[in-house]
Amino acid sequence: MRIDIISAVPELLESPLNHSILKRAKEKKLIEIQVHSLRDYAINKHGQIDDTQYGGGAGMVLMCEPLSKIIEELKSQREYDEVIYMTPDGVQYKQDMANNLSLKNNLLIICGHYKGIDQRIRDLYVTLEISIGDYVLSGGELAAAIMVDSICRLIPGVLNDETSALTDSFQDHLLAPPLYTRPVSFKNLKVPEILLSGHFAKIEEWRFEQSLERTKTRRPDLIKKLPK
Ligand code: 6GU
Repeated sequence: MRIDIISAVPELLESPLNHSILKRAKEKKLIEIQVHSLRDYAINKHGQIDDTQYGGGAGMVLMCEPLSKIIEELKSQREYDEVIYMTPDGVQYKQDMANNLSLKNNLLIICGHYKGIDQRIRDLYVTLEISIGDYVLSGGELAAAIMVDSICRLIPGVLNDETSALTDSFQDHLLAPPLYTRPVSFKNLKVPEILLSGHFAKIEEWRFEQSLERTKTRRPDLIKKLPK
């Protein structure tokens, strides 16, 4: 999979996309992520990419020309499955969307900054508008990093143990069960006996019950989505 990300503050994406699992996925050539600085497409030598909004009001708006120029340049190089704009007024991001997007070949992600981007860019180019939750961030970069992480870990080979993405919270509309590792006893708290038993079927049953219990108490809204 190839992901292109357009950002006015590419520095914000550097660390999250270049460590740990995503770093290894890049090295293994399972994913390719290119971050493009909108500043390189500024309208003048002062590096201008934003302006005040028509009609008045606080906050700067990312202008049409720089965005249009880089989007068209990128689109001339490859066919994008989706052109995604990260915005608090988009559809709320969920695991199902991560699953879907992980099957695509080419994604283009536009990060807004300041107040947002000119509506005409959304009208002309954007195929999907995504929000990561009901709160406002200073820009789309951190949201994009979250989305890219959630997508890439689903691509076969990215995680060492491929089944581990399938047992994530939300993959079956249930939260994940509790986890334990060594030592068996810590500050007088013991690892549940069943996990030491070696009875794989019984362990799976216990984990499912724990998942169900956690979901009931913490996220009763998810229980309604369970297949009957
Ligand atoms: Cl995608 N962008 C911004 N700026 N704020 C957000 C968001 C995105 N999702 C939730 N809040």
